Amino acid sequence: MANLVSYYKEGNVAVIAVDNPPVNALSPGVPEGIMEGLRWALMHDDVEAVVLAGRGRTFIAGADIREFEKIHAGHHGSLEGIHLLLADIEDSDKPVIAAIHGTALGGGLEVAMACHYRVAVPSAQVGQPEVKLGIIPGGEGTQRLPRLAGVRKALEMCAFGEPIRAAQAKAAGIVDELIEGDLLPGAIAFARQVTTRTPPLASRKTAAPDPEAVAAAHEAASKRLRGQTAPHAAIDAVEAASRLPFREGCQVEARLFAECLASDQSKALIHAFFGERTVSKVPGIGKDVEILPIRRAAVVGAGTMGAGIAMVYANAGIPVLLKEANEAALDRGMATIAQNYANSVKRGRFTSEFAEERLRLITPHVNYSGFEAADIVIEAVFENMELKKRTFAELDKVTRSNAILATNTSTLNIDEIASATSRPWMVAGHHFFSPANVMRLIEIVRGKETSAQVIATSMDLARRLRKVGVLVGNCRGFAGNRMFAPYCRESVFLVEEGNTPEQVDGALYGFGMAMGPLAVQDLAGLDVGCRIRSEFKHLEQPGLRYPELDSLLYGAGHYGQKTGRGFYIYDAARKPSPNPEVLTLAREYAAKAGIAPHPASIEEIVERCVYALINEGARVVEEGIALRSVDLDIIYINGYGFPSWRGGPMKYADLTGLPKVYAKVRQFHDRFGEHWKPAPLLEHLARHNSTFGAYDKSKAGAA
Ligand code: 3H9
Repeated sequence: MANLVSYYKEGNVAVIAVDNPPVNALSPGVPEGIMEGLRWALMHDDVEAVVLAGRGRTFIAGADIREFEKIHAGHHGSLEGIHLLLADIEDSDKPVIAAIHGTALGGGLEVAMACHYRVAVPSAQVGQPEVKLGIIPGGEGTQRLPRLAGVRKALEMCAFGEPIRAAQAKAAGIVDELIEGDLLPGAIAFARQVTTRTPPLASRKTAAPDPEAVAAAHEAASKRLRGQTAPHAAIDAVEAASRLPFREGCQVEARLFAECLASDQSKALIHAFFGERTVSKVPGIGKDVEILPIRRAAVVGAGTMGAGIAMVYANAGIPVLLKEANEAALDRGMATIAQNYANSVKRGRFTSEFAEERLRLITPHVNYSGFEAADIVIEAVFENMELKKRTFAELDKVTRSNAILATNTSTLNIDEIASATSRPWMVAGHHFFSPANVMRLIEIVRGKETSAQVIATSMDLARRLRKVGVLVGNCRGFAGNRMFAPYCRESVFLVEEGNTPEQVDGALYGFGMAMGPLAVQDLAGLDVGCRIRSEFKHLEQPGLRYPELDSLLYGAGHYGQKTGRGFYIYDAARKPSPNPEVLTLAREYAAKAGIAPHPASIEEIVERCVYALINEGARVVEEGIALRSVDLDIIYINGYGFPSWRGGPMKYADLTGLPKVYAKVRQFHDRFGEHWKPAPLLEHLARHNSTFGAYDKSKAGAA
C-alpha cells in the first residue's frame, strides 16, 4: 500500500501523492492508501489542509478497469474502497484540495469532486468517460457534477464521455483555480489560503432541473450513440440529481451503474478498450527493436485513397510528396484535398490556419523528384498487380535503401509486390480504409521477408498518425477484406433469393452496423468488387454458388454511388432510394440459376451475414493471419463500422455463445453448401464450450 500512495508534510499542508503507474488508476490499495494518508493528516494538529495529487504523468485516470473485467468473469472486483474514500474525504474537517494535472477521468474526477476544492494546470483535462466502457459514472459523479456544473454540462459530459480542458472546467465551476507554473507549490499555496473557509461541498449544493436539456440529450444519444444503453442510463442518473436529495440520487446512480456493468454492452466495450491497446503488442517484437525515424513521406497515386493518405501524414505534421502520372490527375487529387480541408473548417473541426498549414505540407509532383529524401513511400495506385510491381521497381531505384516501401493494396499479394524490389524486407502493406483521413484503421501487412524494424516502425507510425495499426499476415484480402467477402456474399445471396436491399441492409443497420453491406458495396463501387473478383476468378471452385447480381448490375453500367445507380438509386445529394431494377434482375437470375425464393427473417439476415464473418474470422485466427481474435474485433470496429458495443465480431460470437453460433453454421452448411463449412477452430472451441477470448489467452500464455 505504502508504495501506491505516499504522504508527507509541507509546513501546515499535508500532501498525499498517488503513485500507481502508468495512469494512477484507483486499483485496490489506492483508495485505502489515500484514506490512510488522510487519517494521518487529520491526526496531526499542525496540518491545516490536505493536497491530493498524482505522481507521474497524471492525476487519477479512473477506477481500475481490470476490476470490471474481474466482475464480468464472475470474480470479486473491488470497488468498495472508492466509495469509502469519497465518504472519508467529504467527512474531513480539514479542507482537501485535488491538484489536477494530466487527466482526472471517471473515478478520478469523482474523487476530485468529493474534495472541497479543485485546482488544475491549464493542460489538464477532466471527464466522465464511463459510457465509452458501457457503464455510467458510479462514484457519485452523476450526482456531484450537475450540482457543480449544472445539469446541461453534466449531461454533455456523462452521456457522451468527452473530456473537457481545464479552462472549460473552470468556466463550468468544476475547477476552482487554474495554476500557471508548477502545480504542487501552486496547490499548496492555494491550500494555505482556504484553511479557514467553510468547505463548499458539492453534495450540499442543488442542481436546477432542466427537462429540455434532458430530452435533447436523450435524442442526441439515440442518434450519435445509436444502440447504446449506458448514455441513456447516464442521462437518467443526472436527471435524478435535479429531483432528489443527494443520497437518494446516489441510490439511483448505484442501481443504473450495476445494471450497465452487468450488460453485454459493457463487456463488449471494455473488451474493445483493452483490445485497442493489445493490438499494439506484437509477440517477438520487443522494445529493443529500433524504430526508424519517419520525418518525410511520399505517396504515389492521388486518387481517393492516395489523397486521403497524404492528408493523414500532413495532419500528423509530417511533410509529404504526392505523385501522380499527369498534371490533370494531380490537380484533381489536390482539389479533393483542398475541398476536404475546407469542409473540415466549415464543420469546425479545424481552424482555417491549421488547414492551410497542413495543406502546405503536401507537395504535388508528376515525377519522383524529392523521393530520395523520403523515409517512407506509400503506394496507392490502381489495384492491379502489374502496375503495382512496375511502381515498386521504380520506387526501388528512386528511394534510399533504408526507406520503407508500403503498399496500400487491399487484396494483392505483398510478397509478389515486394519481389519487384531489391529489398523485400523493407516492404509492408499499409492498408488504409476509405476515407483514409477519417477511418482509424490501418492493417499493417507483414510479408514473408518484412523486417522486425519495418513492423515496429509501422506500428509506431500508426500511433503517430493517430490511427489504430493492426498487424496481419499476407493472404488474399488479408484479415478484414477476407472476412468481408463472405459477409458481402451472403448479403447478395439474400437479394438473389428475393429479399430487398432495404430489408437486408435494414437488418444489419438495426444490428448496429454503420451501413448495410449492400450500401457499402455501392459506396466502394461495384466495379471495384467485380474487378477484384475477376483477378481471382481462377481460384473459384466449380459447383459452388457465387454472387452474380452485383456483376449483373456492373455489366449494366451500374457501379453504385459513382454512377448514381447500384443496389440503390442515388440522387445528387447521394440519398439512396430503392432501385426496382435490382429485384427484376434478381428474379430473372434466380429463375435461370434455379435459386428458390426465400424470404428471410431479420434474425436470419443478421445470422447469415454476421456468422459468415465469424466463421471466416475463425480461420483467419487459426491460420495465424491475425495474431489474436481480438485483433479482428479491433479491425472490424475501426475499419468496417461494426458496433463497438457488440465488441467486434469475435467478441460478439463469444457473448452469443460459440455452441449456438456453431450449431447455426452447421445448419447453414447443410442448407446452403460448402461455403458454410464450419471453421475447425470454431468447431473445436464450441465443442469445448470455450471462447475466442480464452483461445487468445491460451496462445498468449504459451508464447
Ligand atoms: C471509472 O472510473 C468508473 C467509476 O465511475 C466507478 C467508480 C466506482 N484502468 O491508453 P494508454 C492502462 S471507469 C486500468 O495506452 P495514454 C492501459 O490499458 C474508468 N488500466 O495511455 C494501458 O495499459 P498497457 C474511467 C488503465 O497515455 C496503460 O494504462 N476512466 C486505465 O494514451 C496506458 O494507457 C477511463 O475510462 C484504467 N482506468 O492515455 C480512462 N487507463 O500499457 C481510460 C489506462 O498494459 N484511460 N489503463 O496497454 C484512458 O482514456 C487513457 O488510458 C488515458 C491515457 C487518457 C488515461
